[in-house]
Amino acid sequence: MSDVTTLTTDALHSRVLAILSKAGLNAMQAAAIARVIVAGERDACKSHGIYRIEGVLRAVKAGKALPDAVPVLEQNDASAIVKVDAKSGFSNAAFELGVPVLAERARRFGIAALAINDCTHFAALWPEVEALTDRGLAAFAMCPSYSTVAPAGGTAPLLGTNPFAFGWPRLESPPYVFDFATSVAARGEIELHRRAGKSLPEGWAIDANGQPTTDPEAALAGAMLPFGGHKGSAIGTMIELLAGVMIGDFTSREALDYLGSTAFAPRHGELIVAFSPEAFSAGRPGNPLARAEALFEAIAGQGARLPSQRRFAARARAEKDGITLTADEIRQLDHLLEH
Ligand code: NDP
Ligand code: PYC
Repeated sequence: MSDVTTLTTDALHSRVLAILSKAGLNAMQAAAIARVIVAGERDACKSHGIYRIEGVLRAVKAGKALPDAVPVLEQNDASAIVKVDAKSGFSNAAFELGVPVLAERARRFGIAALAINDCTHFAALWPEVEALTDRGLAAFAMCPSYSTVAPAGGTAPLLGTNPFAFGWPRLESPPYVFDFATSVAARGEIELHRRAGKSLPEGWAIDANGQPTTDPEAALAGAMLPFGGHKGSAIGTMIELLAGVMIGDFTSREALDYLGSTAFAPRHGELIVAFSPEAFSAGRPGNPLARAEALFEAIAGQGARLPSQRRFAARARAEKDGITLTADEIRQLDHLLEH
C-alpha cells in the first residue's frame, strides 16, 4: 500500500479552505491563506505549507488573530504610500486588497510602497513579490517576526527571523525571485527537524546559555543565529526599523511581548516596495528587462543556478503530476478538519 497521496492543487486548496472555514475564518481570510499554504506545498516549500495551518488555528483560538477581520484600505489617491489596516486579521487578505493599488501607484509614480499594519503574518514572501513581477514590476517585501534570533555577537533572542524577498520580472521566463529568512534558516526548518528527530546543522543556533547547539529543542529554547554573521544581523535590524518602527508597528521584541509565546503565528506589520523598471530607466540607453537577461545568462553561464529555480521546477512538476503528501500529512489534515 502506498504511503503517499497525490492531490491536485485545487483539491488541496478545498481541503485547506474547509479547515479554515470550519475554524470560523471568513471567506476572504480563509481563501487568501489557503492560496499561500497550497502554493507552499506546490513549490516544495514545506516550512510554509500545510504545517502552518496549526499556527493559524492556534492564533485564532487564543484570540490573537481575528478570523472575521475585513482589511481596510486607506483612501489617499495622491500618495505613493498605500496603507492597509489588516484589522487584526491575517496579512494575506490585507495584501490581496492592497496589491492592485500598489501596482497602479508604482506605475504612476515609478515607485510606491504598501504598508500593512496590525496583521498576523506566518507566510513566505515570494507569493507577494511574484504578484508584483506578474504585473511587470520589481519589488521588495520584508517583515519582522518575533524575537528568536540573537544579534551577531549577542547571546539571546532579540531580532526575528525577518524574511526579505526580491522579485524582478523577466521577458520569457519565470521571474528572478529570492526570498530568505535573515537567520541562517527559517524557524520552521528548526521545528521540522525537531518533529523528524533530526539534529540541526552546525552554526544554526545557540542554546539558552549562549553555547552552540545542534539539538532542535535546545535551539528553540535558546536563539537562532543570523545568516552571514554581522551582515545578516544588520539586514535583520534594518527590517525591524523599516517594517516595524517606521510603519508604526511592532518590532520582533514587541511582537513577542504582545503574544507571550512563539506558539502563535507572529503579529506585526509588513512593508512591500514596488518599482517600475521602465520609469527608472526612462531616457537612459537600453531596455532594463533585456539588459537584466544578459546578467541572468552570465550567472547561469558559470553553472550557477538562479534562486527560485528549484521552486519553479517543483511548481511545474506539481502542476503536471499533483502535490504529494505523506500519510501522516493527510492524517493531520483529516484531524484538523474533525477538531
Ligand atoms: P532558503 O535558504 O531555503 O532559500 C533562500 C533563497 O535562496 C530561495 O529563494 C532559494 O531558492 C535560494 N537558494 C537556495 N539555494 C540556492 C542556491 N544553491 N543557488 C541559488 N539560490 C539558492 O530559505 P529560508 O529557509 O531562509 O526561508 C524559507 C522561507 O521562509 C522564505 O519563503 C521566507 O519568506 C519564509 N520566512 C517567513 C517568515 C515570516 O515571518 N513570515 C520568517 C522567516 C522565513 P529555491 O526556493 O529555488 O531553493
Ligand atoms: O519560519 O521563521 C519562520 C517564521 C516565522 C514566522 C513565520 N515563519
